[in-house]
Amino acid sequence: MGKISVVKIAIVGSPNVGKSVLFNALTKKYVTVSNYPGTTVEVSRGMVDINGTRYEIIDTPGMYSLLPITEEEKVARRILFHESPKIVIHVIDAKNLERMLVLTLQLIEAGLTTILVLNIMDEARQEGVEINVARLEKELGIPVVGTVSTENKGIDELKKRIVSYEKRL
Ligand SMILES: Nc1nc2c(ncn2[C@@H]2O[C@H](COP(=O)(O)OP(=O)(O)O)[C@@H](O)[C@H]2O)c(=O)[nH]1
Ligand SMILES: [Mg+2]
Repeated sequence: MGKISVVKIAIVGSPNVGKSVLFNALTKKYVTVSNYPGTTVEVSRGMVDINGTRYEIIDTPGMYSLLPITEEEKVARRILFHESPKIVIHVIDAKNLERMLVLTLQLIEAGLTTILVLNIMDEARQEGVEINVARLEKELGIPVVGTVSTENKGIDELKKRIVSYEKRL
């Protein structure tokens, strides 16, 4: 039997953007919730197999910026820089694209291999927010995927992008 390698993926983003709903949509196996060592901050981890590769998905506490203020942000930052996930999924609320892109740029600048997920696309559409995903991808130079996590929309597309992105790393 071959050695099983696990590729780590961290889901990050500010509070209430749908990180945990996305985490649940992605992970079907071995989900655990535990306090991050030395803190009272809960971190969920789970596994998903995509195309024969096993990924460990980490649902990190909400963070607004890479410069941590709260204990939650400190934990999220520690996960990013001490656990060295191979891929970082930055989840944002598509209704607040511009404001939330600040953290995307910080993640890219920090050298983290980032996928941008524009979540809550249903509400964004209802509000008439139009996003040119192809142009955003080109300008940021990273994969961008629109999702409605609560309806499982865009999840298969995200999985495909994870696989193709990971192969290039
Ligand atoms: N309309 C809509 N609501 C969503 C979507 N994704 C998450 N939510 C809702 O947003 C709220 C926050 O979600 P949660 O996963 O707890 O956010 P987190 O703080 O980033 O982990 C919940 O009420 C979710 O049901 C989405 O794609 N569309
Ligand atoms: Mg959450």
